Amino acid sequence: MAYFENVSKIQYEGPTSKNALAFKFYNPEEIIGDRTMEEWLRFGVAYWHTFTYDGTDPFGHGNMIRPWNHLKGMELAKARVEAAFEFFEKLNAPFFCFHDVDIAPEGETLRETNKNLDEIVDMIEDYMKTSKTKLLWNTANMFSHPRFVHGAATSCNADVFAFSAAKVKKGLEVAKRLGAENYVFWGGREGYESLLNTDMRLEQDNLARFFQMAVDYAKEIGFSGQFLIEPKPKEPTKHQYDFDVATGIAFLKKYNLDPYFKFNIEANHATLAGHTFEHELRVARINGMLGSVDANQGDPLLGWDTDEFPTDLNATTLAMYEIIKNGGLGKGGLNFDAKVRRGSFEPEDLFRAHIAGMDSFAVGLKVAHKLIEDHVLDDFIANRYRSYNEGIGKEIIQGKADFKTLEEHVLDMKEFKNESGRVEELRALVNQYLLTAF
Ligand code: XUL
Ligand code: CO
Repeated sequence: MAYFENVSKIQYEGPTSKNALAFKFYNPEEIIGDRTMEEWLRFGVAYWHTFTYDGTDPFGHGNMIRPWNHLKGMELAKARVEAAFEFFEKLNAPFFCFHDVDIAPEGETLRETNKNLDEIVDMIEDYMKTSKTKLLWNTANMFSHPRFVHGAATSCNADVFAFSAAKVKKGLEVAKRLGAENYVFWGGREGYESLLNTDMRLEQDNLARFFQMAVDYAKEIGFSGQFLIEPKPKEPTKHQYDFDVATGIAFLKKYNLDPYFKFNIEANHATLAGHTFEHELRVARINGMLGSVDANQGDPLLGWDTDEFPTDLNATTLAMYEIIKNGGLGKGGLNFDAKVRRGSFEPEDLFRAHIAGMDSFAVGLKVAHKLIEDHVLDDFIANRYRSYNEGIGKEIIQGKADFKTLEEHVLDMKEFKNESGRVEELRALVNQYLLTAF
């Protein structure tokens, strides 16, 4: 049975195509530098936004028209798997991602939940035998159910800590079975509302204990996927422990966990933290910890996580710039942690939105690659810091300078010759590349 019967396989038709259900810029086989677009971009479909999200918002009921809406329980879960693999095939999506609760309904106990999960994972495993779509990552939802009201690994309730551990244990087993390339930890409710009732030190120590147990269990069962922390500030708790990449790095280093983790960087989380997407990617990259990306965008007018499909070409270009400089994402990919707007409620909008996102990142890839190939920013930056190539600058870099030699160098200096940073010119240059890359 076809769930999306009006949609056939999405093809690349080029920049002048007027077909809404075709790629204009994403041409999977096109070679960019040393690999194909498909190899660079490694797109993933987020199961939760695409197959379980019903359009509910704080003011209104679910309104998404979906071909599986009439079903319930395990029947619904199975229909979604069938629809998902049809969707992946038609979109030509190389990867997908899910939370445990996205794919199977929860039971009264963890034992019951795991039984449901096993049945659906069997089904997914069967589909994956013939599908080219692989699992980029899975994760455990440890934030929706009321038991997680005070957090999961940072809950004040040890039973909840134990429950969360058991959920991640199962998640790692599922990851191994389905050959997941990564396993993600987004903080969920790991944070706090008020210090008046919070033992911050204990909560953070417990979070580290939890991560260590996950590392140990992955080793024990031979799961070799990459562990990823997904930083996010502000929601759902006011103070999230994984606020941004820099905070995450400090946490991991304090507890000697840094060798086992990289980061899954989400564009909208970066902007909520008061950073740009490219800032978070750069911080992770220069620390050797850029793992994967949740490809979406926020709304500059709104202060929450709107999870929109990415269409801002300046942002995708600067993101791909970091990713190319990183040598690609390795085991990671670009997972569309993005949902269609409430007004885009037709099933076909799911395709249209993914096409918009994939084309936007294809443009970003092409433009960023050209910027790097032409050395435009690299040459500018190298020249900007040239004072460190000789004289006192070289001595600083080589560790040959100290406060006394530096004082001697400047004591009688009258003029400090600074040069313009030319930021407007560079922004216009990026625009020029954007407008001429195709
Ligand atoms: C929440 C978020 C999550 C994670 C996975 O803002 O981004 O969907 O990506 O738990
Ligand atoms: Co995310």
